[in-house]
Formats: sequence, structure tokens, C-alpha cells
Amino acid sequence: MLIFLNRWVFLRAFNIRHVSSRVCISEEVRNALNKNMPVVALETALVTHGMPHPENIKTAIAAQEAVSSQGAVPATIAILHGRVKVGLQHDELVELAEGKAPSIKISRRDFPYAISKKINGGTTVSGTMVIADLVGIRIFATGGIGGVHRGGESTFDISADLTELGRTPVAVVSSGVKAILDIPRTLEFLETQGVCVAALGAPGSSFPAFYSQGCGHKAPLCVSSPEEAAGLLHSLTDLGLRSGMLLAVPVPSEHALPDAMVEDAVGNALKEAEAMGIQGKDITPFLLQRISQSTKGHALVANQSLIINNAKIAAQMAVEFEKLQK
Ligand code: PSU
Ligand code: MN
Repeated sequence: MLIFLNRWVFLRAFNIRHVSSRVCISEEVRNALNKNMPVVALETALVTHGMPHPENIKTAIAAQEAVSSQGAVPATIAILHGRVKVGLQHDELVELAEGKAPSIKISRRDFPYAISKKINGGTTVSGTMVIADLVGIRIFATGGIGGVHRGGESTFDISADLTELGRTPVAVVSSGVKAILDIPRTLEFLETQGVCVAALGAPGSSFPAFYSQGCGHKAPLCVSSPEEAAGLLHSLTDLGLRSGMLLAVPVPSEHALPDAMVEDAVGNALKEAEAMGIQGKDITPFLLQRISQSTKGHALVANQSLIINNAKIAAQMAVEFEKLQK
């Protein structure tokens, strides 16, 4: 009965990790999971679709180093030649980042196709959460989750990241949701999905808006430290809830962009996307690229900085979470 009620508690208690043969876990990550050491998952859609080369590989490596520097083990997740990799090796990351073979953007719906066609893929927040949960990783760092797109009330373009957060017990550490989105509607949808959403900051803080520190909308909850965030995740998993949580961490102040600069860049990029008829999974990569160009690279620097900082905070949270599990 326990197995069905809470598969994760069972797997953890007996140190059993039975996952599909399509999933290949690196020795370092496997060892860390077996010893109940802190592990942080990292995604790769931002490598394949979110940033140009070589900034993508530099950022992915710096995020791994940020996790290690806090005493946790990084587990970068991707699909290579149809195999799901957990704990990507350096040469594999280079292959993915260089993009000589095409990669697709993998959210939950895309696994069957990428695996059966034996192709490469960068996992989004949704895709990374699916695999993290499968192998027993509870904490994951990214830049900014997807959300309800502006105009989403008519296009129905709502990222699969939000429904994944509603059904998968993984804590995602991000700088809120990307500024290209409709932030208040995204917060409403997360509430509907039952996601525990907290910002790292003083009580009453505004919800982080990716390139800038706040969006003017109050965060549903605030925590003062990664330790307090770990306490939320511990309570969530201890109760056996199958939903996820979001810890929103503001971009480091030295790299935050002024709100007016962001709004201007987002507005122009959205107009261009509409004129060019860009839709669906292509819209987020297009907007990020255009915003980076129109801000003369400032947005890209902010994006890199927030990803690395989120990896560090996620690692601190993972260290505290493991202490609570003992
Ligand atoms: N964070 C970044 N850059 C990115 C992403 C996150 O700093 O490119 C990716 C994540 O993988 C996220 C995806 O899941 O963007 C959202 O895509 P969509 O809006 O199509 O759901
Ligand atoms: Mn979408």
C-alpha cells in the first residue's frame, strides 16, 4: 500500500531505484542518490534553445560548478541519441551545446518521439522534472519557468511547466517566470494547479520577474533562506503530496535590468513574433534571442547570472533538505 501511496518514500527507504533501461544515470549521480547525498538537477533546453553558443556551454558548466561549490552533486539531464541521460558528461554537454546534430525541445509530451527516433533533446522544466522524479531527485535549478503567454486567454499557450509543477513533487528554483509572459495569470494558474510558490526575500516581496528583481505583484509566500525553503519541500514530500513547488529567486542586483528596458525589448520582440507568425514551442526561444539582441547582450548576461545564482541557491536548499530527511 505504501508503495502506491508514496513511491518515493518507499524507494528512498530501501535504496531502490528501478528506472527504465532507456534512462542512463552517471556513476557520480547514482552514487550520490544511493548515499542520500544532496543532488540538484539541471536542465538543457536552455543549452539547446535558450542561449547561443558558446554562452550556453559556459553557463551550463558554471551552473554545475555552482552546485558543486555548495557541497551538492549536479545532475544535468538531456536526451542523447534517444537515451535519457542523468548526469551528463563534459563531452556530451559539448555535443549538445555545439548543436551539430539537431536537438528538439523536450517537455513531457516529447519523450516518446525523441526516444523512438533516437535523436538529441534539451529537456525543459517540464521534461527535466519528469526525469528528476523518476530517479528520485527532488530539487532542480533553472533560469525562468514557462508560464501563461500574453494573450494566452485566446491562444491557450500555457507552458507544460505549469501543469508539471501541479503533478510532480520536485522543487524548481527559478527567477520567477520569464518577463515575456503574463505573470499575474501565471501565478493564478499555479494556484489552480496546487503549486506551493514562494519567493526568496523579505515578507511582502514582489514576485521576481526574470531579468528584473520584481514585477509589482506580491509573491504568494516569502521565505528568508534556502533552509526555510527546504522546510517547505520537506513538509510537502512528508505528507506525500504529488505536487511540486517553486522557489523564486530574484536575479542578482548587479545584473538586474531596468523594468523599462525589459518592457521595451519584450514589446518589440512580441510584435516581431506576431508579424512572423511564430507560435508554439518556437516562441520562447525566439523572444529570448531577440531580447538579447535588442538589449545589446545585457539580457543574456542577466540570464547567465540568474541561472548560476539559482543553481547555488538550489544546492544550498538540497543540503538543508537532506539534513531534514535524516
Ligand atoms: N530558463 C532560461 N532559459 C530558457 C528556459 C528556462 O533561462 O530557455 C526554458 C526552460 O526549459 C523552460 C522553457 O521550460 O524555456 C519554457 O518553454 P515554453 O515557454 O515553450 O514552455
Ligand atoms: Mn507554449
